[in-house]
Amino acid sequence: MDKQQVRSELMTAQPELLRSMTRIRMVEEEIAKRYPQQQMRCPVHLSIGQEAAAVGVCAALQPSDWAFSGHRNHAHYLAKGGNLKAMLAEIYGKATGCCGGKGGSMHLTDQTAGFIGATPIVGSTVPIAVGAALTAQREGKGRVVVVFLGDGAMEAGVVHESLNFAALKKLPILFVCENNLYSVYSPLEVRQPPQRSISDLAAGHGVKTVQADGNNAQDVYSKACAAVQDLRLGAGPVFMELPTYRWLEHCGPGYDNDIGYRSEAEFQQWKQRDPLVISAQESATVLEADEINAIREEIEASFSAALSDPFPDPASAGLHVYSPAKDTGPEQERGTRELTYAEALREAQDMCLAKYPDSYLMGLGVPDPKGIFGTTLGLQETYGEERVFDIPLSENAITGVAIGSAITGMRPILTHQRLDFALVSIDQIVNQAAKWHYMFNGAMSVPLVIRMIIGRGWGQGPQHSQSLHAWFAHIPGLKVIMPSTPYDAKGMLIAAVEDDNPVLILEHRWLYSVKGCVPDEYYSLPLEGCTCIVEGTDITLVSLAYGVNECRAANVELKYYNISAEVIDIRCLRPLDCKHIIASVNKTGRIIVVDHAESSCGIASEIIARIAEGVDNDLLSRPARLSFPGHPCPTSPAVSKEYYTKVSQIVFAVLRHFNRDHEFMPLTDLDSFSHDQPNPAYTGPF
Ligand SMILES: Cc1ncc(C[n+]2csc(CCOP(=O)(O)OP(=O)(O)O)c2C)c(N)n1
Ligand SMILES: [Mg+2]
Repeated sequence: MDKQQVRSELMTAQPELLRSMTRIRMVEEEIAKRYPQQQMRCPVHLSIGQEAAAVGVCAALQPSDWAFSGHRNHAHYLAKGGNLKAMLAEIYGKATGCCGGKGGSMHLTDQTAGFIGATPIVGSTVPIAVGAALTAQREGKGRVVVVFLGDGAMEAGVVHESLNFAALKKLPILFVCENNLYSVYSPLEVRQPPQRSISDLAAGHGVKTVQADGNNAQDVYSKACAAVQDLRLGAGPVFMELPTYRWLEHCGPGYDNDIGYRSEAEFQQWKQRDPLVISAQESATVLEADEINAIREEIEASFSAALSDPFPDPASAGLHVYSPAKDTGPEQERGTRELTYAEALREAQDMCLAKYPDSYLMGLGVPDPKGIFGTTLGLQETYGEERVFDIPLSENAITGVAIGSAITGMRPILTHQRLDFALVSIDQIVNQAAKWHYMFNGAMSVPLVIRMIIGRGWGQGPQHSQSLHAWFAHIPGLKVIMPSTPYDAKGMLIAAVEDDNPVLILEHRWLYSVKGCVPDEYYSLPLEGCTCIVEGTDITLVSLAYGVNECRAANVELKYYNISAEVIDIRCLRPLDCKHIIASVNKTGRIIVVDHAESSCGIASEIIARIAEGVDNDLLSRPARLSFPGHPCPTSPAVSKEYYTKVSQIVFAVLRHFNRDHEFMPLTDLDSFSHDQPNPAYTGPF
């Protein structure tokens, strides 16, 4: 578009910019007026005074373009074409709200208008928008993505990680920073150094920056048009900084210039620069009375509808925690072909990448010479750098990217070399991945797989060995699986990729070299339910991941004592289905849960609680947990020796259940390797 075209587009657009801003102003004034009635039972962050940014940017977009926002999102939603009635109904908590009452003002969505979503963890939506831009780039249809953020969000690390990634991949995304000088009550000068502008921060990431007058819709619009045109041509991301000012309090309907954090004089100065007045002056247009009346009628009708609409059925509160599970079909014959656990994982990813063109695999070290313990070896060579790639050291943003691409149609697999590293992405996993389906009332699914490696040995110590499976299993919306055999590893990873929910797969690295029979075929296994590894009659041993192998070994030793143990692999921690465990305990009357973590608030506690609730008869002995001590894992082999549960400890604990601990005598030398190396062939560094 040349300058002449921009000018003529602007002339046509000007009345609409004014009309759209006026409508948004009138909606928010009405919200402010009615808010004290206490019927809108959610926080509201109004944009009065900031309308030009939303309207100017969104006027440059097509309905097929995607927009994202944060807590202060009404103007963005409406400017992008979001349904007013659905927004008001949402704020009133009604069933007809755009999120069925699950989201409220801070979580709006309108898929048909291309307003994908808004969430109020500051900065947190930005990487998700970047992920949507990755989808847009892959589609190759010229779609662009816009994400609105505030000056405060520019202080969040995840935003910088997102800018870096967008620049790296030249993604079609416009970052729109509405710099209203405040983050709640904190002025910019107490948060950012005066000599450095917000735009410079984006420029430092190699992102093109554009400045516009945030209170002048025409200026915003013409610059947004130029930026969007560049984005459609694949020129890479653009960052637009828009100085502006919110008139009302940070959250709520009132003015707050008298409470001491900003002055009446400053407010009046900005009020002089009312975006509506500026727009009317610039375009030399005024809205006719009948246009204003039409807007007023629409708003009144929308409020009336929202008020008279029904509240959601309380039973709906439990809906849309998960997207429906997929049918995994009949169990496959295991056959005779042997693969290691690592090879099984690799084969699963290979098959999924071949079967689903929308799937892709990323993570630190994915294409490196060692290929994540061999689990990703050769996949980049087969599927190319677009679908199998390394990532910047930005786990938090990259998790958001994965989420954003998942909600817009892709199937990402994200790997972490240690679970400990994934902890920097807890916000994205817990606040976003787990809740996106729920908080938008099922409007979108999150078909995302996150691989996390857990384990022990060779000095992995306090920050390279944790298994926090119970943490994740505590979160509704996540699925958490821990396969312990090559057969399960392949079938469950395939099922995880096929599943429309975020699935965390925790892989114990001591299992990687373990061999087992794995069918050649593509197959998937249910992401729910335990599996019985060894049948027995006297005691139930329940464990997960590498602990299952240790229970298996303990079971062999227990034969010397004529004790028949039933070994059950928990396999799926969320959803956790304990009916097989309960049935087993009904049979044996005894249970020990061997966990791979500290005991307090752990999965062993959960299982024992469910046993207490679910068994038919009194147990023959007290249920027990075998888990790690209540301190972090030390590094030195001399000290870590006592940290991990040993096979002999399991045997001893079983004997105690039968009051036969005095008979205990270690029969094998399995323990000599079990604390630091799974077998002598397994040597460091790793
Ligand atoms: C990660 C996080 N920290 C703190 C908050 C509380 N909070 C909500 S809005 C906000 C201010 C954000 O300021 P800015 O990004 O400039 O947006 P504005 O409110 O000015 O539109 C804060 C601190 C939050 N929602 N998320
Ligand atoms: Mg701000």
